[in-house]
Amino acid sequence: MLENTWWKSGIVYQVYPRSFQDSNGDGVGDLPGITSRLDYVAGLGVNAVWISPIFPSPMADFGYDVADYCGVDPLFGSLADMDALVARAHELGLRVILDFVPNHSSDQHPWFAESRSSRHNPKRDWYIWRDAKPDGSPPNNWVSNFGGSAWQWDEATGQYYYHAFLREQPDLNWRNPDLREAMHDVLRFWMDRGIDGFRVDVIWHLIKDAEFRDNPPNPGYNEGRPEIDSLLQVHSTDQPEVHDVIAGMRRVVDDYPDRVLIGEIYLPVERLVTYYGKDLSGAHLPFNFQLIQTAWNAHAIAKLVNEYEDALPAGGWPNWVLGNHDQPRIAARIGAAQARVAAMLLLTLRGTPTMYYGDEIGLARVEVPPDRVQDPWEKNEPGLGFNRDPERTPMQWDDGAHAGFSSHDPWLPLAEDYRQCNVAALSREQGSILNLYRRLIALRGASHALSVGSYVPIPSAEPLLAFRRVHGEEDVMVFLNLDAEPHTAELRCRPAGGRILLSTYLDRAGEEVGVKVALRPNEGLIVSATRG
Ligand code: TEU
Repeated sequence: MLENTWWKSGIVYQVYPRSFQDSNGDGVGDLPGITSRLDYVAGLGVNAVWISPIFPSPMADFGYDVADYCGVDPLFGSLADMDALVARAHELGLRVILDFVPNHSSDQHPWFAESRSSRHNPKRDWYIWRDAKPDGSPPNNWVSNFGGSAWQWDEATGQYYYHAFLREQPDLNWRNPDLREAMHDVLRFWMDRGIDGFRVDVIWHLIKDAEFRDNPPNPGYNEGRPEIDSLLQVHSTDQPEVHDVIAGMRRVVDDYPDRVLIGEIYLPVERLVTYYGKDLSGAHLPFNFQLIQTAWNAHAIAKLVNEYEDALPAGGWPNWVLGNHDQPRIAARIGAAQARVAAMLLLTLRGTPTMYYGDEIGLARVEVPPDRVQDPWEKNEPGLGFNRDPERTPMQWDDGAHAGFSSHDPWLPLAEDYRQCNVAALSREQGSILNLYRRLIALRGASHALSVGSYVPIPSAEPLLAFRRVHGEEDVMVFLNLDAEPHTAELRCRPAGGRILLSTYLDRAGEEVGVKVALRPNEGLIVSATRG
């Protein structure tokens, strides 16, 4: 049965490799470190681990600037370490998803060295080179996502090259068939080594307007926002031809059994769902970041879930993301109490959940002093509040030195309260968020309704969010109180009550509820509905 495909019924767990586990005492996480922690990951009950880039890289953007798509940076280990990681993961029943960064390479990639060596080099066209305007200025007004012009002048060959991110990350030209073929070989290289799928970085960026027209100004822009928001990205991203490119990648992935293609896409719902592709020929899972981007209130969330459910193409499988290495941590955004409600939401909605390492121990914003800032975006556009370091800090394993992450001072600081907020301590604490995550994952895994059932909203008023998940005879209700006061939900139609399976407080299991469901402050409940 299709619904049993692992990437539909399973849960993805994202690891930021610099910050999961250091095995060689340099203060930066690595592959042997991850491998040594796979028992923990499998023990959570998740089904796949997605590892952010581990490829050779000058680390201008911490690995999102790739200098060799088919290798491992010595900082993280070796290809043999990767093979060992995959072997151990598979033993534990975990799939391994790699980050694929095809929109741009590092400026240190040999392809770029060739491309910039002369206008006549066969790889010139693998990147995006344009003449200056007659006055010498850049070809158009496009802005880099990290601030400043997206065009970099190259003195030697007298042209500009385009970079949507850092100037050390020149964009590749996906209109070039040889580049496409080379990239397909990269996918094959990793799948031949047992990799189970890819999370494709900025997939909606891959094709740019053929005429490189100026982007229009964003009328809603105000100071204090990053410069990239001053323009609407009408011509630089989300071009119709991108779907051909993605379908090409998908065909390569489909040549191997049981692999998954995930796309990173920051677009509104109606644009996002086009990335399933014509007749589902696109990404299996276009990442859905709506929960990250929507205000944390019941009305807004209910509305977005309905809109998303309605917008999905026939057969398109939904997915939900609560955090990643680019976004403030969920506990930082909505507080510790609501982070537990958010966990219940993520793990009860219809669609593949992606968890971000550390969220399960309630990691919040870790303060990073100015002299320890690492994020190149923060360095380019300081002080706007978009530093990504606070969500990239080391995993906290125990109350020992450096939280068990490393024997050395880590590359980013630990949370001040790491002696309380760590895996060992929270495992022992009955009602901890970590144990809540474990219970939620176990419940979801044991329930067809929760993992693959249909989604049925239950009418409810602010600040309550309620819905059912139904599969055959199994009928499960979810009630979430998004407020710090108690509230009572009322069931106006069937089912007229049921039995509590799980509270975010980890008590009340087995309690019967009727048409009135009383919720404590910041409480979420999963209730098995009484049929009839
Ligand atoms: O992020 C893409 C992206 O759009 C980010 O710029 C995001 O919008 C921003 O960080 C905050 O919302 C991907 C990677 O996830 C990110 O880490 C890389 O820096 C970027 O691509 C370039 O590869």
